[in-house]
Amino acid sequence: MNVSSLVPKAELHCHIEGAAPPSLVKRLAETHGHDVSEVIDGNGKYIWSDFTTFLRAYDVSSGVFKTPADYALLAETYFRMLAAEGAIYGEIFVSPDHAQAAGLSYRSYIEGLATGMERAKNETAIEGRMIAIGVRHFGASSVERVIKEVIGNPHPLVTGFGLAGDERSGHPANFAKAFRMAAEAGLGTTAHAGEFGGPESVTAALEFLRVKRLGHGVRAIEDKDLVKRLIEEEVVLEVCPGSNTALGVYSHLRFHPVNILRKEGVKITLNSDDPPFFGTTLGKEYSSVSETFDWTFEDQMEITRTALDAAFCDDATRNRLL
Ligand code: ES4
Ligand code: ZN
Repeated sequence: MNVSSLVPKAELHCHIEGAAPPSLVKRLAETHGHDVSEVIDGNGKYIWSDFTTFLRAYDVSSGVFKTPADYALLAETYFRMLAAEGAIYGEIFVSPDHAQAAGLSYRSYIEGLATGMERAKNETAIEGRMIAIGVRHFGASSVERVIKEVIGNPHPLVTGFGLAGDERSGHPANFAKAFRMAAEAGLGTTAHAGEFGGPESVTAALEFLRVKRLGHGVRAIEDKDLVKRLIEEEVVLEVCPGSNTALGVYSHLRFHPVNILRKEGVKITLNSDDPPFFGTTLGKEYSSVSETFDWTFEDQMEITRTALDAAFCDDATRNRLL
């Protein structure tokens, strides 16, 4: 038996629209009269070939979630799946820009998702929180609009703010103001960096966005001094190995730096990113990494503890789960 199935798991990095099973997207597409044949093939698989076409497929498939009930169903479906794999906690990235494109207000979007999270929690006891993200390639004013909306409409389950989208677009300095506003409002912060960008992208995110968590961050391995800094500052990496291999950042899991980073003393968590797009799940991330690098049950428990320590939740919830 694979011990990973016995490990209580926690996830910090998953884009909720990117967690939609293609079957659910197809069903809602029929309900709303959408055509998703451009992004879901005859075998029910998402169609994409690189990060740019992945983002496009994500945009199109997100468009089928049009009502609070659709988002409730999406969140309930995802959190139930996560709980079924042994997860006790999950944070989802939510994208007000995607909701707006589908014609939904920020409040309706969040309330819909929260309803689904509550339903899953009532059935499985899984805890969840939301991190509102700005999309980097939409520019600074769009990202500032998101943080203003989050601050103006506080919700107990929206506890973080993040930056996603194309890391190769725009400098972190452009987003410093949005991140300052988020921190002042008491939100946890995280930014995608060190996935398609190298160490300089990670350093810029740390300098300008003042984050203590990084989405991916793995390409910090290319600069020894930066790895030292991550260790000293106890920066937590939201590592998504399956996503990185699917998108060709590394050609095979055995060449992925997650094991070296962990051995050097960097704080590591495991995450699924956009699970059905990348043919993964949180459970598969724990098991494939553990098999590849011979991680024990206790090693995997440490991953979960690191995630709960860094989770954007209140201490009472954290202590109950730890
Ligand atoms: C992303 Cl905007 C967005 N959506 C889904 N996955 C992502 N990865 C990086 N940016
Ligand atoms: Zn991501």
